[in-house]
Amino acid sequence: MSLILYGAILSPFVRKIRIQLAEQNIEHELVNQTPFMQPDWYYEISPLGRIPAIKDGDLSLADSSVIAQYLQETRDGIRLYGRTPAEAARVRWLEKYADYELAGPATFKTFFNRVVHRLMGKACDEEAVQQAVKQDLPPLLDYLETQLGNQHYFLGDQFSMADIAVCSQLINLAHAGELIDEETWPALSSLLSRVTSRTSVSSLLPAEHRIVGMVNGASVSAT
Ligand SMILES: N[C@@H](CCC(=O)N[C@@H](CS)C(=O)NCC(=O)O)C(=O)O
Repeated sequence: MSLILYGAILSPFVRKIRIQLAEQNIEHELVNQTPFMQPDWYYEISPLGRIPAIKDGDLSLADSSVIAQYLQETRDGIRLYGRTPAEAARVRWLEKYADYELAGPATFKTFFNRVVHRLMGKACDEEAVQQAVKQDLPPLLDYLETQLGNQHYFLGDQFSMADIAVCSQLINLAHAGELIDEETWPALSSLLSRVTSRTSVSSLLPAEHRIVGMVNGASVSAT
């Protein structure tokens, strides 16, 4: 099998690619690589040491959106970047918004403090979490809510990488114990239910929940 995905399954950026691989039905091997203590050889594949990265034969690529676009252009299956240049641009904008704006408060502040820090035996900075959840996230979610309107997906009836990228961040938020309020963000809450019901996503979640459950169990028994 020539395609190898490197990463850890709780990373929202790795999850994006795993969902895409399942949606496009692409055969691959997953090699576990944490975002810490990367071996020297890993920097040959991912120059910044980040996950995800892939190897496809002799080609190495890093960064989830670069990988996603490459897989979309080189493999068959569902089209995840719309049907027109304007739709593709909208998907890329929302993907970038999820990866660079939502990721800050959702993953790097809330999920890292509540889950990753516990996993590493470090203290959770609950003040930073509260700032992220109460102040930083709401305006970002408000914008996404207006972008969805009454639609099923960000591109209307068409599922796309925009839905994958946004929901991937919301899944990390949920792993950290923060569910978005369905009365304040009804469209976004419905999107999350719709996306997590897809087989490409629901098939990944039990293994993720097991790890998060272990982390929570360990921290409860340690206190
Ligand atoms: N823009 C990158 C972000 C990837 C990223 O930040 N991954 C984190 C894990 S969730 C990581 O590898 N961090 C390790 C580091 O920055 O050294 C992508 O979309 O792939």
